[in-house]
Amino acid sequence: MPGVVIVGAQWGDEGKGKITDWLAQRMNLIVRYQGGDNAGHTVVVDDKEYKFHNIPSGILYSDKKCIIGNGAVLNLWMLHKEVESLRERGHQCKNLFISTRTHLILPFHPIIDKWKDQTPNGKVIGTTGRGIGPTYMDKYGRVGIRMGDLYCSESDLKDLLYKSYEEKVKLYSNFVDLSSINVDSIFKELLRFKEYFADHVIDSVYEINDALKNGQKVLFEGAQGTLLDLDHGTYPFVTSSHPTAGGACMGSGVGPKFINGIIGIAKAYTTRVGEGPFPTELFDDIGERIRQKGHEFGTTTGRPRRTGWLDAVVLHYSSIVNSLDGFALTKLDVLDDLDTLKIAYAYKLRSGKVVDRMPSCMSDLYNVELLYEEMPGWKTDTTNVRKFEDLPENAIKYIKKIEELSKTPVLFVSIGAKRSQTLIAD
Ligand code: 2SA
Ligand code: MG
Repeated sequence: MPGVVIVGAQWGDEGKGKITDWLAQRMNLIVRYQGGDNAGHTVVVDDKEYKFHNIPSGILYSDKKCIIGNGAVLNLWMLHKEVESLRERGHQCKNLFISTRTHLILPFHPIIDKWKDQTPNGKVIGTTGRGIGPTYMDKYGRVGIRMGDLYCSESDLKDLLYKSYEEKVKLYSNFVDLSSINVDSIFKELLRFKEYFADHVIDSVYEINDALKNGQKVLFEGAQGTLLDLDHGTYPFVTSSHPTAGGACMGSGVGPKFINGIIGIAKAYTTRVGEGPFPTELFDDIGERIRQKGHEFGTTTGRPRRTGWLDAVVLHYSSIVNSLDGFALTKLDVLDDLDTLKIAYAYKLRSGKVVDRMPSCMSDLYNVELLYEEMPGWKTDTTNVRKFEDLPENAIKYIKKIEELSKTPVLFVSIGAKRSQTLIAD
């Protein structure tokens, strides 16, 4: 399978980092195709925990090229910190590459992001405050600055930077204090990063396509999740990029012909961080138990994540939007102690109509009544299971029910953060 895409099948934090790291063993290249340092991908190797924000989750294999693709947005200040901290831990990151076409998050973007997310007359999205939306606005507004601009003409770069800043002052100075921004010093820092990352910047479109043509295997690593996709998610409570499988092509410069496998990462329950509708959300003790046992706190912001039952309407929708081959079901072990489990399979709308499709109207989605399948729990520790067939009977029934309701096979099951805690489903 030359091109495999990993997508989040829910609202992010499904465990994509772990599965990417695990699948990366069999791959040659790993490409992050959208998002920026709003992402928080956790990988555990030999009891050591790593949290990646900009860097692809395959970085720990020094022989695999890891590319930040053109569809991603990049904060060089944060990337520099991430690389330095990995170097302190013995990982040189010589295998890290950045596309010349990746758009840069500049210090004024997070300021604008935080302000936009607090406007009294606007919608509070609950963004990560990392400047993701404003950077994509610049990209789509055709005023963005790209990584490759650092290596073209210095005077053009300076001009671009000043123009971008001056535009922000014109647009926002009545609302946002941009006086802390020193454009000269940003320019100098960009020149410093130009030196620092000089050996890492490539025309990734050629690199990735050449690799695929030569029979190498490429893993496209999505961040966030399908329901946070700008087009297909719970708009406007979404991120500003395309975490869905289609985004992998656009965000890396590869045609769909090369994509041979698409795996949706789904948590065995549901979480969401930030605002927006979440039909199966739990506000009770079970929700809190899941939060604590699953360590459901934002990897980037530390925010407590909202928790809820698994939603098969979401999973089926995700399966269609991404043409999934199947799911990797993660964090099954978090449910080990529960007496009863529920899976939502349909929504009853305010009108009384019952649907098993994802409504596009948010006021519908905020007001749905849930139709649930209820199942007994397995009340057994699954973290030491090493073969799918050794899972407790009720856990296997739970997985089969997910397959039935989402009309999609479960290919892998994860019962812990370690590489060894990954089972191939029958
Ligand atoms: P943004 O910052 O513009 O992308 O925010 C828009 C919405 O997208 C959500 N979002 C996320 N949801 C889950 N996980 C994310 N990454 C971090 C993590 C989040 C954190 O791994 O835990 O630490 O808080 C992520 N990134 C963006 C966000 O909550 C908004 O709903
Ligand atoms: Mg995360």
